[in-house]
Amino acid sequence: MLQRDKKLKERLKNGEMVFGTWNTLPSSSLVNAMGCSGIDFVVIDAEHGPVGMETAEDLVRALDVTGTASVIRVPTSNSHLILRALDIGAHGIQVPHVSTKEEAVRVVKCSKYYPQGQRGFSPFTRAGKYGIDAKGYTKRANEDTMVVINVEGKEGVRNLNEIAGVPGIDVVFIGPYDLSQSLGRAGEVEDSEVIKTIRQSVKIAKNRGISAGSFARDEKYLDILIDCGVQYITYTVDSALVSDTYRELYKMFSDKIGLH
Ligand code: 3PY
Ligand code: MG
Repeated sequence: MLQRDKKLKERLKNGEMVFGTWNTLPSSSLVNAMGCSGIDFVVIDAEHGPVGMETAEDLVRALDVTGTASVIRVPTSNSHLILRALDIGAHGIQVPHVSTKEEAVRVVKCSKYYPQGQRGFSPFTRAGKYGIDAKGYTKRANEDTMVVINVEGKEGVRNLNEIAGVPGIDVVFIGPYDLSQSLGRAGEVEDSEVIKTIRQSVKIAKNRGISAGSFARDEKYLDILIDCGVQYITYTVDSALVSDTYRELYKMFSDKIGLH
């Protein structure tokens, strides 16, 4: 499972774009179906929505079967949450609302074993293959674990150059919704300030030798992100996709029978 994540990291390092989506509905059957589509990765959202760590482990396992990389968005940068997300076998973690270099340093410390960090070590976890793999495991995990941090507020954007320079960060992810809120335009993700910030953030990340990520709710926004040079693309959320699809189906049915 770690090898596949390395591929995702390697692809980003090579300047490629990777395509993922968000999971918020706590169903291993659902993420298994999502993984079978061939997408590169799924972000399991444990910040928003109901997913806890026990469920997250099932979701990661269901994605592993399909060869799809799993990233867990932890609720906060708390070291225990990061440790548990990695111990259950997620290929990477995504940490919301990072706004200072110090916090970014702390995230890397929690995510990496000695000598890069201080991640607590037990090989008897799913990630450690329950102890079979103890020798050399910490080194491999340090190489393979992907660290994504969300910079999604004015303070973080101001500090982005410093944050993106922290060794061990693979992706800075600009969350357009939180950013729009921080800029006083909550929900207006197409606002020119939001898009300008995403564009500038991509440049800063690239200058620091790492990738930028973001989120698109629809194809129009996806095109904007591609144009900005975003590499770690996340597109739509399972809950919204299901709801949108049924809304369209119901409209189709209503139109057929003249229901208004
Ligand atoms: C945001 O937009 O704020 C996110 O965290 C993800 O889309
Ligand atoms: Mg956010």
